[in-house]
Amino acid sequence: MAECILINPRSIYFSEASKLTHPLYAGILSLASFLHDNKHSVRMIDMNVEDEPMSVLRNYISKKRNETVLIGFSVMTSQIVDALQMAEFLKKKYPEIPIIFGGIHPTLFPEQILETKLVDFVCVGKGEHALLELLNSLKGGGDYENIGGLSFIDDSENIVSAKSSQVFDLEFAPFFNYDLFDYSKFEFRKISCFGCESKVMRCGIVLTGMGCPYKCSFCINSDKKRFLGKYCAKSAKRIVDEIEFLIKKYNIEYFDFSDENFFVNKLRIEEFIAEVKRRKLKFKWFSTIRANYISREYVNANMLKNLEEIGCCRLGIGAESGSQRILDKIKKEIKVEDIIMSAEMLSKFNITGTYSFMMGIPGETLKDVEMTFELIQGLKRINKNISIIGPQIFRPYPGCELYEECVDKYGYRSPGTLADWKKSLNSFTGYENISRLNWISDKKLIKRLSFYSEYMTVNVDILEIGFMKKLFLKILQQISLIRFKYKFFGFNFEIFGRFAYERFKRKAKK
Ligand code: B12
Ligand code: SF4
Repeated sequence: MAECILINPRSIYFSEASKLTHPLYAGILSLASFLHDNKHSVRMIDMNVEDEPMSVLRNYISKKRNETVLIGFSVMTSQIVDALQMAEFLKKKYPEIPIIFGGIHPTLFPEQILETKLVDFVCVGKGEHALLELLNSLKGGGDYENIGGLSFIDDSENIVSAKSSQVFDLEFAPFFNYDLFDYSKFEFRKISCFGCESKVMRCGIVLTGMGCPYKCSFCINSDKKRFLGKYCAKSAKRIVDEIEFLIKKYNIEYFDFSDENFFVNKLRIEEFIAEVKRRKLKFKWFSTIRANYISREYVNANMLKNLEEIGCCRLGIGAESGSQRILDKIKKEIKVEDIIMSAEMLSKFNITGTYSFMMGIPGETLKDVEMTFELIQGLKRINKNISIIGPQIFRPYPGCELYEECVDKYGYRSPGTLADWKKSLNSFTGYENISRLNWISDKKLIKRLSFYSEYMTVNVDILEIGFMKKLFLKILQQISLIRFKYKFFGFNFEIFGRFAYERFKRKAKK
């Protein structure tokens, strides 16, 4: 029985391979656990790990039609295409079941969503209380007009904006309940980081805090309205209680911390370390960390040793650029030296640093991009045990400060309707077609750099592929390295080769 069905739609990045790595999503897990704790029956479905999302939806809903009171979708911009397709199907086939959209995209564009007439409610910001109150009201036949956090179209066809909602206190949130979805689809994952290369482990996630006090201008935390609220966190004891509970109940060996900034409060980290040690809990874990935190003053060698001892095996670092000018421009509040220092310090521990980078940032010159690639090479020389993500092409997500610059200075306009968003999303940039990103002056070059950097940064050794494919990748990697060394990106026989191969594969499949 499920009165409420919560769906995490597929993203445009979906691939068969990503099914094996897609992490659990804390947003709907938090909503579902809260509803369950308040005596509602709820089911989550993550379409990123399903083979056929539409048939999963069709089968599930046809069996549960009579008991379903509400269907909710969690939507990032990259998930619009799938979310709209499913909402369209549901509205046609089951018009009597109300649909609610929540998550970052609907939070930023409630009107665009409601104008489609496919969605009855939009949740703006955090959704626990809004969803619970809406479900209570729909079940009791009551009115929902005064529920905080909800936007909807009223009887006179006017869009009613969301009123502020009740504060959700993370400290008293229920523990994540993995029984509310098909956990077997996430349970065993191959973890690749120092000391546990390609090891299959029983995986889970926890969320120890939400938000971040920094305001990097490409990130949603630079949003002046702070739609998702200010930084808030659970206490160290509360986190360890939940981890201990999940280990006991589901035998979890590895946790992803879904936080945006786990290391905000040093005292909380020290208490966390002490508590995990005191309870003798054994698990591996991953979290993100800011590059400048890894330093003599903050997360120093002693703390890194302690983190290693309590199972930390990978830290994700948003390095973004090798150019100080660009780091300052995007308000990252780190120095290039901090990034280098973090790689040096991590090299002394069994903790893999995963560094992510961007390019195609407004105001970025070719020299800045070159500095990013030089830094990537430099980091690899300092620390063999790091991995690199990107440089990915900067996407101007509305809500972020840098988006405003793209609008004001470069005349950029993001799509005006949800249907236009759906049309324009493109998996190469993960956003709109590069031709629309008019602050990038040499688009051809950025495309080529993106192609070669993919091969340059991939860790071929850990890939589970045949010998020939590995050999082929290694050759491409060497070619890419040479190209970066000599800054030669013309005569792109590899790019033509790859597209010809992909075309051939598609034809052969048909
Ligand atoms: C963890 C995370 C992920 C995870 C899981 C996401 C998922 N949906 O499966 C992974 C790693 C997969 C991911 C991927 C990406 N992410 Co991400 N991610 C985050 C992060 C850091 C935390 C999200 C989280 O778990 N928060 C904790 C939960 C409890 O909060 P929440 O998500 O806000 O959910 C609450 C409310 O939004 C609301 N709500 C959410 N859904 C619903 C649904 C209903 C029905 C209701 C009522 C309410 C509701 O209630 C929830 C509980 O309070 C956010 C940062 C942020 N500030 O949101 C970025 C963020 C969401 N990601 C972002 C981006 C850009 C990406 C990528 C495109 C990045 C990339 N280069 O690959 C990819 C997408 C590709 C993909 N494969 O999906 C952007 C989104 C911007 C946008 N407009 O879409 C964010 C905002 C970061 C940023 N740049 O500012 N991400
Ligand atoms: S430190 Fe990370 S989470 Fe915080 S504002 Fe910057 S990019 Fe966003």
